[in-house]
Amino acid sequence: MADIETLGTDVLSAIAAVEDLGTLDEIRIAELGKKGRISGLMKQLGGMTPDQRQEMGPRLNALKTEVSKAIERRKMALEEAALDARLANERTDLSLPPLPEPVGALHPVMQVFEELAAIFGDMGFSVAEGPDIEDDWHNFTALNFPEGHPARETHDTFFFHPQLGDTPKVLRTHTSPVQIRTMMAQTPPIRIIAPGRVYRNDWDATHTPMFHQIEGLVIEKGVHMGHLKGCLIDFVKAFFEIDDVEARFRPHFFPFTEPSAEMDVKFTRKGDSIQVGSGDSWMEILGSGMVHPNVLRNCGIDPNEYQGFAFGLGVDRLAMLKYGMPDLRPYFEADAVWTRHYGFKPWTTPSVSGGLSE
Ligand code: 2NM
Repeated sequence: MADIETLGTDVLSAIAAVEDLGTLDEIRIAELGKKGRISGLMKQLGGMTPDQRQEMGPRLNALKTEVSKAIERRKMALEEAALDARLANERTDLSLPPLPEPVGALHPVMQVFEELAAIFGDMGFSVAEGPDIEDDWHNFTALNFPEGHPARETHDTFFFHPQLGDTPKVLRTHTSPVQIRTMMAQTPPIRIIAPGRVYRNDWDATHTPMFHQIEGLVIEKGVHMGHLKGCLIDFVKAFFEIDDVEARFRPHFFPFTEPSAEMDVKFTRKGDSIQVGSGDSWMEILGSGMVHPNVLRNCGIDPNEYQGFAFGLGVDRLAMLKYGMPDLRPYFEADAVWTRHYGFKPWTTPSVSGGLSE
């Protein structure tokens, strides 16, 4: 009993030297457990004289308290050190990409759709959509194609088998029926673009039976050809990311617009690719015109009150031009090598201010 001090010093230095929680717990059990050394000494108090008990009781209690506290402190210190070590080990680099290797790519046509939506969105247009399967009225009649008019034949229309007593449904040959539906459903002012798939029975080196179009429509009071020209020149500059473009509007014919014009831009051939903006040759890039009064009337809009302009362009060719893809055929072959080569990162969003393409 005289060596309580020695015992205390030994136990405390053993606790201070412990480097892991397991050994620390072994010490706790060996000293303070039911059969532990300090517990054993406490048990001996019962057989002592009152005088001895009075002397030894407080000393043993103080030892027990001191050892318990030392174990608790050491435990906390070891736990903290273990946590620090874990934090140092498990540091996460948040700048790493979410996947080691991007597994998919955005098709160039979809990238161009996104770019077009960004450009026209900036000019106040919203995106409108409609069905791929249309009726004759929305695809032709409402657009001022007279019944039996040869213009209907130039569209190489895919017809469905007619339902009994009904005119046959068609795969839309252009996205204009979306404009018709919008004009019938909304009151002007209207500013929409209609991107989507269109279908024509034509398949050769430069045509596929399904292709992509975007058309635009503006209906407002007092709109004229000057607005059309300004809008489309701004569009070409934004799309090709150039400061200036030499453009001309050449008279044309469409049943749904009067007057109608095709827009040409100057370009330069640079090796295999084409630089749009200036140069010595003209290239046609889109069709446009003032919406025909008959079309407005067909949609319940008074042409004396409202005027409008419209335009349409082929998105597949536009993507070929901007991204230097020489051949249209791989577009629809789902060839992963081609898509990886020409494809775009699916998680970037084109914007006019932040950049359309990388
Ligand atoms: C084009 C060219 C010119 C056009 C016209 C209309 C509507 F519905 F307003 F009459 N939508 N799209 C249009 C005009 C389309 O594509 C070459």
